[in-house]
Amino acid sequence: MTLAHGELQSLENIQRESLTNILLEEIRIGIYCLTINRPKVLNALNADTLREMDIALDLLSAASSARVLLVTGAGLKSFVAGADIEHMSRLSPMEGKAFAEEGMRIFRRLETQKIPVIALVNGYALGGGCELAMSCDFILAAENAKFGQPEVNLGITPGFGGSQRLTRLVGRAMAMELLVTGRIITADEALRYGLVNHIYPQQQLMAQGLELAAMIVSKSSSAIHLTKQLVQRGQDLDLDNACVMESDLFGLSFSSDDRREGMKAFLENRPPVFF
Ligand code: CO8
Repeated sequence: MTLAHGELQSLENIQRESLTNILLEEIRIGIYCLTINRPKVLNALNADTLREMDIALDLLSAASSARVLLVTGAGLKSFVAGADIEHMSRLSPMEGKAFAEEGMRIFRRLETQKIPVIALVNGYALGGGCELAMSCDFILAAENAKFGQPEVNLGITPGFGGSQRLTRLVGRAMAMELLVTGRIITADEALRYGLVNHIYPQQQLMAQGLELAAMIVSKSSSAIHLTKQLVQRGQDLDLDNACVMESDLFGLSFSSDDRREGMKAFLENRPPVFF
């Protein structure tokens, strides 16, 4: 969605007036950071927080300069310690279903952003928090990060996609073990299972996230948008159809100004200047 300047202004006003549980900032040129900001409850997700996340994604879509999104939690202890249990304790079955559907919709929206989305997991990523991290393109973790789907301790199932994304990420057997035991795992264990790409000391996590994001910003954004589609849409296709999609999008990438500049720069032995 591209908004005219006036519309963007009004969205920014909405943010100023109504975003308290979510912060969205451009922390370097092209690099945005979305922070879940409820540190008193370890950044647990309630209905208001999900609604604000939706607004933040509207703002992000309207920001044509956005090239990478970092997602993290406020404070040093927790990324997100799950859906808000106090909020869930008051829901009827139909309200529980609606809450799950809303979380699913918004996490899917995050996951299918055109730009890369990187989770910086700075502490607990439990239940809905683990599900949020898994909706990002990949995860960088602090040494103190902890992951798990402890819903079985509460008598409920995962509801924001955990049973599906965990299985795709770590395989059926390990996902099943973690889901039926509710066991909380360390960052080291998560790295071994392929849930996490890298682990850093807590105080270096943001700097490392920024370094990686800056590397992405320096590349062709049009090529990155197409590559993200290839990986996301291709993983649920059979290999033949996935390869057809790859040759189609490969052809499409030849229509971009970035392709002209990238190849010209190589032939002229200079760094490319992408659009
Ligand atoms: N919801 C609400 N409040 C929370 C949550 C949560 N998920 N997690 C922590 N808090 C609150 C605590 O109640 C406490 O509040 P207060 O200070 O007012 O007592 C504050 O945060 C600090 O927490 P603790 O004192 O418990 O801190 P500890 O360091 O002792 O423990 C833990 C940290 C281990 C993370 C612990 O807080 C804990 O176990 N939290 C719950 C973790 C959990 O079970 N998460 C999964 C929830 S279920 C879920 O996410 C399902 C998602 C799908 C939803 C589908 C929609 C229906």
